[in-house]
Amino acid sequence: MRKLAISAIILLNTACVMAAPIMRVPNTASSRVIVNQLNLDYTSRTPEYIEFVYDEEAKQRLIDLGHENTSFFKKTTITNKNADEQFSELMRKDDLGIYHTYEEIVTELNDYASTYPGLAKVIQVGTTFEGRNIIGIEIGNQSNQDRVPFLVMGTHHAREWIASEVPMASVKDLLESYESDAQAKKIVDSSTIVYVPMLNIDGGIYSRNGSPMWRKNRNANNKGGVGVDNNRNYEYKWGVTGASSSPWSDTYKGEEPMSENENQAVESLYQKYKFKSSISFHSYSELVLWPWGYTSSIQCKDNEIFKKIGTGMGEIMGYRPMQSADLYPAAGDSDDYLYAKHGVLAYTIELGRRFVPSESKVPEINSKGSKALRYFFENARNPFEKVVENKEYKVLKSLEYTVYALERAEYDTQTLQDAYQKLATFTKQEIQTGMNTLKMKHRVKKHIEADLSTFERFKKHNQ
Ligand code: 0X9
Ligand code: ZN
Repeated sequence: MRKLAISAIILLNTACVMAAPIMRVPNTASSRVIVNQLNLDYTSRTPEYIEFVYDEEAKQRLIDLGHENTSFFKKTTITNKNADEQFSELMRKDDLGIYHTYEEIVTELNDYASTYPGLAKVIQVGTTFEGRNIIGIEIGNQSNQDRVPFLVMGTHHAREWIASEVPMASVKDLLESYESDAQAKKIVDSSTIVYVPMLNIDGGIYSRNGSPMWRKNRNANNKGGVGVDNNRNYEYKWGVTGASSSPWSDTYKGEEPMSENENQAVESLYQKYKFKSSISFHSYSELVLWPWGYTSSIQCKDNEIFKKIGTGMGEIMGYRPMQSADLYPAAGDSDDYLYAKHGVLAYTIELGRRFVPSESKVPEINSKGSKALRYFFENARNPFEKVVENKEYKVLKSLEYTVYALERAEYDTQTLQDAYQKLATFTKQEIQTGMNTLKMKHRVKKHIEADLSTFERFKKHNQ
């Protein structure tokens, strides 16, 4: 697409980091421990394998910790001789080829708004650290009052270029087929869909302009380290797992929850639109993910609803649907936040098999992504309508709260006491059934049972 100036320095810069390969290792308990120990920049995880960037730093850490000759290292294979190759092919083109530059996104969204005045409206969502407008587009027939609000986001992570393409393709799909296609018309007439194709614009531009493997935003106010991982900065169980306190880390959670402009922008969008359902696009691994992301000790109380619609989208895309913490637990992501704080049916879709799939693969990913989104807009309109707040559901809620409280018990005993107080209002049988429904891990189950009987004994003693 359009011309983008790449300076000689930037090219030189790119050349310096060119040599790092991407390595793949089987996803076993022991390799997970080693990957975490080494603090490797993993680029993808599936239940079968983990891929990580094997740069000089990683190589050194592997040697320092004595893993050089272990079976871990022997089982690694190189999947991509050069992690940057996927980008450099495109960066040699003036305009990133089929991929959108930020300027192209802005131009295209403005063009849609002027071509489809009653159906599309450009919105300013917030301002980035480097002072750019976070741009979005609202799609929906403005003459209909009663519309269901959805949120579609792309590019929390700078290097995941394909994550902006599917939202852009879906906007095009719905607007251009509005007149000729009954399904598109129905969706646009009855929905308000807010698309933010590139949430992390500063990082997105930085990656596209010469530091392709950049992941975070470009916040430079962090003790010399640059960038916060926007998908670790949301305020729900912030920082408890799978996130770093070091400003130099790729998964840096930020100074405090919601400290980042991009995360605040999502919150203010929620306050304005009160979304029912949302999707955040990332890459890569071909997965459809949902809460909980912070813990794999339990499924969420609405797991069956997430699973049904997640599986539907997975079938269209040919992707595997699963709870995100079963892949790896990480706190502070957008799904946990939108679901826990605002009751949104919130998914993450990991697109493709590379951060930047080759140009020939993009049209198919876009078309499947647009189809999956149509399915989503039709099926996730009022996701919790059939939920009845009966005793069975209440016990699930209470168990969820207990697990939440348990994981912060170290510094907040009041919340835990509160949780047990509530849980103790249910019978042993109700609690057992609830634990089974949530597929609670054995260890946590035993912990709660033991705590609960201590709590009840304590209560009796004080009566
Ligand atoms: O780690 C992330 O933020 C996402 N993966 S990515 O490779 N695109 O960085 C996955 C988030 C899913 N959520 C959790 N596992 N909690
Ligand atoms: Zn990502």
